[in-house]
Amino acid sequence: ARLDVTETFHHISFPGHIHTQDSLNYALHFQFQDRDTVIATYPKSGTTWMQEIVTLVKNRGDPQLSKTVPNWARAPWLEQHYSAKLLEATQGHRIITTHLPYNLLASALQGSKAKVIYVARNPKDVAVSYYHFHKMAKFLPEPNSFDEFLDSFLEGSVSYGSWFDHVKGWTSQAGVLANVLYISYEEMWLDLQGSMERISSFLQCPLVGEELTNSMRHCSFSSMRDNAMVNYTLIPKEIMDHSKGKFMRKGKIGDWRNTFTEEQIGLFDTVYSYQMQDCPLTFMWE
Ligand code: PPS
Repeated sequence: ARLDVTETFHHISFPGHIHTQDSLNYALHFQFQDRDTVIATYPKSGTTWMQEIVTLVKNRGDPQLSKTVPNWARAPWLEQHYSAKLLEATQGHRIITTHLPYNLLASALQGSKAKVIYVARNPKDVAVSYYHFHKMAKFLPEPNSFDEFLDSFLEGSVSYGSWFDHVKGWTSQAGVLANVLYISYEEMWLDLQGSMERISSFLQCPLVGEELTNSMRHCSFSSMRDNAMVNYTLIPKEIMDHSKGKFMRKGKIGDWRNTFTEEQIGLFDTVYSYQMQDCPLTFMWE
């Protein structure tokens, strides 16, 4: 049985087992504090990786918290129903995650000095990763074939809405939001050390020596794959069926080549160039 009840909010569908109209409205009216760190991503773009990196940076490479507290408790998703209680109980620095598109958070973030980290990933890899995730996540609809899923992805009718709108919305805030860092999954993959240095200076917590090497070790794909606090193996099989795939699936860049047909590449590239012509940033994969 699947749990794919959807909650539709501002024309976007959200998994209904963790989102309610109240929890989504709570996010829209959230009072950000200047010392908050906000991780904003479209699903499958490196969210969990960034949650781990920020946790490690804030703990100067000490993995204690990363290894004992699940990611959703130390970096809760603002829009999910359990987060209000958690966030209100947190004293001091908070790490807040969100998959919401920028327009829904625009008024809450207006004038805020919270530090925002936006992570984007090559949308072809996002589509493949999201497709596999739909097979294991019982709270998402059965994806059927990749071809069918790709149509929904390109049309923006998947959960959390359109990848294009998400990326265009958040990147339109370069120079508008007081504190925002744009980084891609690809940059992190190709140069983890340089990325960690950028992220830690942005968070005003620059890492040195062992702090940096320890952080890098603990947020590597193999270390995270084996860490139950981030690999989602704690989630019961009624919600995530681990026999249908792994959350920490491959962790590669350019793996889409093993899935896309020539025809799908053609379709994707056509939609991409049309949709992205007014995007203010260019990405490494372009
Ligand atoms: S979610 O469901 O939105 O929170 O998913 P998200 O965490 O954004 O994305 C999951 C993909 O990120 C990969 N991942 C990593 N890649 C490299 N290094 C590290 N440390 C890492 N941690 C997670 C994960 O494997 C998913 O990508 P795919 O391509 O499916 O393997």
